[in-house]
Order: sequence, then C-alpha cells, then structure tokens
Amino acid sequence: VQSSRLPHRDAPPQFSTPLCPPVSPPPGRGDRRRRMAAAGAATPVGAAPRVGLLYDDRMCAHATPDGEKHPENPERLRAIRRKLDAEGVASRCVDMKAKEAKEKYIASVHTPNHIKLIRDISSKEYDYRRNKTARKFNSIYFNEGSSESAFLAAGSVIEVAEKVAAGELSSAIALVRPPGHHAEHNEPMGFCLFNNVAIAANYLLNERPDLGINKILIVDWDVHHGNGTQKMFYSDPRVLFFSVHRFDYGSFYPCEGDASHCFIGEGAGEGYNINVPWEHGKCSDADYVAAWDHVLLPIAEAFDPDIILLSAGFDAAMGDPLGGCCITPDGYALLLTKLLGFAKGRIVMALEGGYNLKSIANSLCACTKVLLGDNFTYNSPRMQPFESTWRVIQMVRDELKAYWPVLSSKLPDNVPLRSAPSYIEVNFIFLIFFLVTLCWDLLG
Ligand code: X5A
Ligand code: ZN
Repeated sequence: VQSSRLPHRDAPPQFSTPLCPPVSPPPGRGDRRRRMAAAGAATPVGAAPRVGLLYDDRMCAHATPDGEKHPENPERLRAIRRKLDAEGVASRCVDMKAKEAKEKYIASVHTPNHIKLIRDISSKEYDYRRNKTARKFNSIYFNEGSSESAFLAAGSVIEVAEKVAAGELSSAIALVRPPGHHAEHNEPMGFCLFNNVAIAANYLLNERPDLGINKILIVDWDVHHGNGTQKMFYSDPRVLFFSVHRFDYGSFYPCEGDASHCFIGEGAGEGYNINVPWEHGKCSDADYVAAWDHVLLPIAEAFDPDIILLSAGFDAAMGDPLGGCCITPDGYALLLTKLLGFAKGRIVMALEGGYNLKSIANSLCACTKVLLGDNFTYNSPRMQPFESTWRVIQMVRDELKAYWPVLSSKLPDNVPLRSAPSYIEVNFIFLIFFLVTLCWDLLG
C-alpha cells in the first residue's frame, strides 16, 4: 500500500509480473523453441512440441461406494477430457494409456503394509468392510475400483515421466485420479492413495540412471500442502520440493505445522524443501506470479533441474469449492510458461486436486495449449498481490537465503499491494439474519 501512488510501469516485459519486477531476469526470455533447441531439447527448431496426454477411463472406477456426492469424483477426469476434445487440443497431443505401477516402484515411497492395504481393497467382498477400513483414515473413501485406479494413477505418472525424460515427448499431462500428494509412507490421506508424483520421481532417480535424470524439481501448486511429497524427499538434495498452499496459520487442510516456511529440509536435503504458506484465501494470479518471480524461479535457475514434475492440482482456481482462491486459466498458463524456461522444457503435469469441473477443464485446457507452444500473452493491467503475500515471500527468502544466495537481494519496494480480504460482506449478512430472527421472535 505504501507505494500505490507511484505511477504504474507501462509495457511490462511479457513474462514478468506487471508491477512486480522480478529479482533476476525471468528465465523465460526469448522464443521458446529457439531456447529449447539451443539447450539441446528433443524438439528441433520449428517442429511442433510432442505433448503426451494420458487419459484412461479405468481411473474413473474409483468412486464413493454408495454413490454419495464427493468433490473428488470421476466426473473430474471426464469434464477435462470433454473440454480438451471440444477445443481441439486433445487431437494435437500424443495419446497415452494408463499402465499399472509395479509394486517394487511403489515400494520406493510406501511401506509393504500400505501397498497391501491398497491392493486388497478391491478383493474385499462387502462395501461395509471397505468403509470400515476407510474410516481409519483422514478424508478417504474406497470402492471396488479403488485398487485398480490407484495402481493406474501411479503407473501413469511413471509412464509419461519416463517418455519425457527419454526425450520421446517434449512434455506431458497425466490426467490421473486418485490424486497423490497427501499420501504418506504408510497411510492414504486427503483423497490420495499412492503418492503418484513421488513414485515417478524415485523411478527416474533410482531405476533409470540411463535417462540421466539427477536433479528433479517438484512444483506443487495444488491449494493444499503436499505433505506426503515433502516427507518423502525431506533429506534428499536430488529432489527440490516447492509447495505453495493456503496455510491460514495452520488452520487450512491438512492443518499441520510442517506446511510452514520453516520446514526447509534436513541433513543433505537442507534448503531443498520450500513452502510458501498463504495466510488467507482469495489469492490470485498476482500472488502466485509474485511467488514465482521472487522465490521459485530464482531458485529453479540456480538448481537447474533435469526435469520438472508438476503436482498440478487446480483447486486454487477461481470458483473452486474447497480452495477459496482465484487463479484464472490465463494465470495457470502464465505460471506454466515461466516454468518452461527450465529443464529444457521437460515438464510432466500430474493432476492432483481441483473440484470445480468448469474451472479445472478451462485451466487444464489453457495449460495444454501452453505446452503445445501456442502463442499466449497474459493481459491483466492491474496485478496486485496482497500485503501478506509480500510478507510471506520475504519470510521464505530470509529462511532460505543461506542456501540460495540469489534470494539475498532486496525485494523491489515500489510494489502496489492490497490489504487482506475483508469479510465485511459476510458479517453484514449475519447481521441481517440476526435482525430478521430477532423481529420474528418479537412478533411471534
Ligand atoms: C488432493 C486434494 C484435498 C483434501 C481435503 C480434505 N485433497 N478435506 O486436494
Ligand atoms: Zn488440493
């Protein structure tokens, strides 16, 4: 707010935050194909990028046992697929089919007990037995199709990650469910059964040395903290985990303190775990772009990953019933564009959350177009991050600057900021309600 009187900079460079100059020049300079070709990417100059699109109906088998309404439902995948077909983008991608993950790959992040639990769910004879098991966990349901879907989701991310790492695809999108990033070593959690992205990361690092993937950047832009993924690589410097999520001082799901910015990794992995914890909802493109420009991108440039795995939840999208944030499809496209400057553009998107069918379909469509190399310009004259965003970003940078010296520079101080969302409208509604009830009582 301090500087909202300052004149707006006109004609901001295409890929930097309008009104929020990046600390270091964004890596997305120049034409993407030329940049990728210069970096020795699989896509030759002038050739269209080969984008893998994995969709498989079999992952719609996981559903609530009694047909009860649930935000994480099969329609999510179908809505995305319909949109990509209708927009003519699916046909421009390389069609991929799901494959079940081998247990030995899943075992790189989950205990034998956990794997057995998920494997045996389908063979249980009655729903009530499955329900009894599900109740032992936090936000989990099972039906007879859950086992197969879970093995397919994990195997699908492995499948596309391998193809991208090998250079057979430029990038890829795995439309998977159940999601994965909340799943812990020994327990399913938060609609997640296996940690799909973590399994794929370990597969590349441990099983495929021939592919030359030594450093992986995992970006988790799902509105919730990727608690499972964080734990799995907490002391591993080969995997840089970045999660931006609502934290709300610890009151936002999964409501654990380790989503805070103080959790930076341990041992050899110290400095390789990065949390950007929002203090409240209503975060928009501006807040996410600021986190990109002032935290994620400078670190990514220094880390120089061989591949990027994106835990791509779309529950921070505008209109999401759980997230309460408002990223637009163009906002997602911009965030993704900025990532394409790294790892020779080798990006694997794996679906996590996202519960407004229209929002996830539109957002994924915008992202697919970015990967396909369609020209795109972000048009938003006024991008104002919250004051809290600026404060959070500064805290994160202070916490991590010992490991990433690029974060020691001073943040620009001429950034117009907006104050935290006010809940005055909400209070007003309650006041009216109260008065009506009061009148009712008095008259009655
Ligand atoms: C993957 C994902 C959300 C769980 C919320 C539980 N999970 N209340 O978005
Ligand atoms: Zn989520």
